[in-house]
Amino acid sequence: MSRLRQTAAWQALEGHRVELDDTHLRELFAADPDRAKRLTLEVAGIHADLSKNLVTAETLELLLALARETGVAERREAMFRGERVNPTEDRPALHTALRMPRGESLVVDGVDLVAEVHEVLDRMAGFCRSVRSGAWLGHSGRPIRNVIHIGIGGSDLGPVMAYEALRHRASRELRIRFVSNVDGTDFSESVRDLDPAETLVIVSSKTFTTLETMANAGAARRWLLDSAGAEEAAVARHFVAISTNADEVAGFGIDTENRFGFWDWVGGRYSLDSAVGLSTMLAVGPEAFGELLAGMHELDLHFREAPAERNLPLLMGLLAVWYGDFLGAQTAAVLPYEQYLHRFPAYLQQLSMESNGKRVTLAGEPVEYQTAAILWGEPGTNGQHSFFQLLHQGTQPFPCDFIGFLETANPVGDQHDLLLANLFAQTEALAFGKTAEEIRAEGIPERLVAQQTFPGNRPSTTLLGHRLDPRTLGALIALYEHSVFTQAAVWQINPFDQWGVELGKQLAKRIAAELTAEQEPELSHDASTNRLIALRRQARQAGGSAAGRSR
Ligand code: G6Q
Repeated sequence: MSRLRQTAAWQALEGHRVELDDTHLRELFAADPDRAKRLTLEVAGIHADLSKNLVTAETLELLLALARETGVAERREAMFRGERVNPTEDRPALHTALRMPRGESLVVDGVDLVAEVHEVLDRMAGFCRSVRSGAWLGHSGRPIRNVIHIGIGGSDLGPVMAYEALRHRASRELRIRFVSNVDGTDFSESVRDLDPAETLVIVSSKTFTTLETMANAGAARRWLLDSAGAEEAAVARHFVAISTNADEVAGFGIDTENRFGFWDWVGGRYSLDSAVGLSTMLAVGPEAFGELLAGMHELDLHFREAPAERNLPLLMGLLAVWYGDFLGAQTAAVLPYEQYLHRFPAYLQQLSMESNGKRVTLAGEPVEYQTAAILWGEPGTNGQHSFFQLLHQGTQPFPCDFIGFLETANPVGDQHDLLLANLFAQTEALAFGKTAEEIRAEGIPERLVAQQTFPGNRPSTTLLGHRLDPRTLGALIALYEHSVFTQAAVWQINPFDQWGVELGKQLAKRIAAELTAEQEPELSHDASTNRLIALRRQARQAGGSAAGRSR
């Protein structure tokens, strides 16, 4: 048995779960008229209602005791101070330094990181002003109207999510597109209606060696150079890079003046607030980008300073531990009732599952408890007409986060009230359900009573902002970052590495060589993989001869 399960707090929670087994949210609300008020926090403009979670005051006390016993606060301080909290890669995780205000300082190994961060932010702002104003000209003297952001994983998901979320604040003069997949369709469809002479390509890659990104960057380079009048020198007017790898950037032919750097202490999935956010800044402008950073910083201060029992990311992280490890939930849903947040669940999937999808502790011992839940979600109300059936009547309860805003950027008739009515109704239906007696009282025939009964007691958290502005978006992102951190700290795992993505990459490299080899390769994979490779080789050869025939 691993040490975590032997802690007094863990064992107390095990016992408490059994005591709580028959308690329904209906009873908890009936017994405490102040429950909603008591379990609601106002943090950085977010009204966070935790009252529809399957917890009592005692549950929260025990979870907070677990946080104390596992040293969450100490690990949090170590992260903020810049200690090497990512031991397998031997580096700090200092995304919180990326949003510290100008003039503050954080000295790590003798270097003031905040000064360096603002030096890059200032260069980004200068560049964005030049492109947005039309002063930056392409090789043929035309201003930029299109931006292609090329990157993948952490160098893509944050920028896409933020661009989509803040579209209502974005310049409609600039068309911004994102290319991530190595599938050539992604690149081809993104550029088919664009003129290279008016297009800026941002190559976003921390390492500048990632297969997908370098393949797409190469395709973009060829696309530019194949266009009329473009010579090698055009690359400097149409390509900028976001990377820590200055040598590779120069090798690609991108002017070093046009490289926006960041640091190895910024993890990919925590990098939107670094130079990786350049496309977001181009879209919404430097001031709005500054508001995004300010919202993140406000949440950072809250996480670091608020008392544990009113600390929202800490409580959300502990609730995730409660559901996964004590109530058996293997999954968690995030359901934004805000169309602009339609990529937020995908962004959170990486944040949560790449950070905490781990099976060994920091010490390398196997964990004997569940770590990250499978996270997923879609915007409301669409999900209500598909998978919500399972939320209400499936066999496995799991927690859902509902995210909404009191005001909308696009008032259309009374549709915003209809949207919010649905959000509120879903949390009510999940929590309280509808009993067989209530169904019978409606005169429903006996044979349908069981079908139409809703058990309720299904947990949810409601996060309500005033409106989806850059500041609130920043606060929401940092809220989930710190919730994920809290979970990792309890589970004693490293949320900042991702070794689990390596094996597939290595095998793909080997198989790519086998797929394209001129000579029939000697295949030594398993029988299934060998057959798949053979099928693609046949298709390639047939395609080659078909192409030959049609010439
Ligand atoms: C994120 C991961 C991963 C990474 C991509 C892209 O935390 O490390 O998603 O962001 O593999 O890497 P590059 O930025 O180096 O191209």
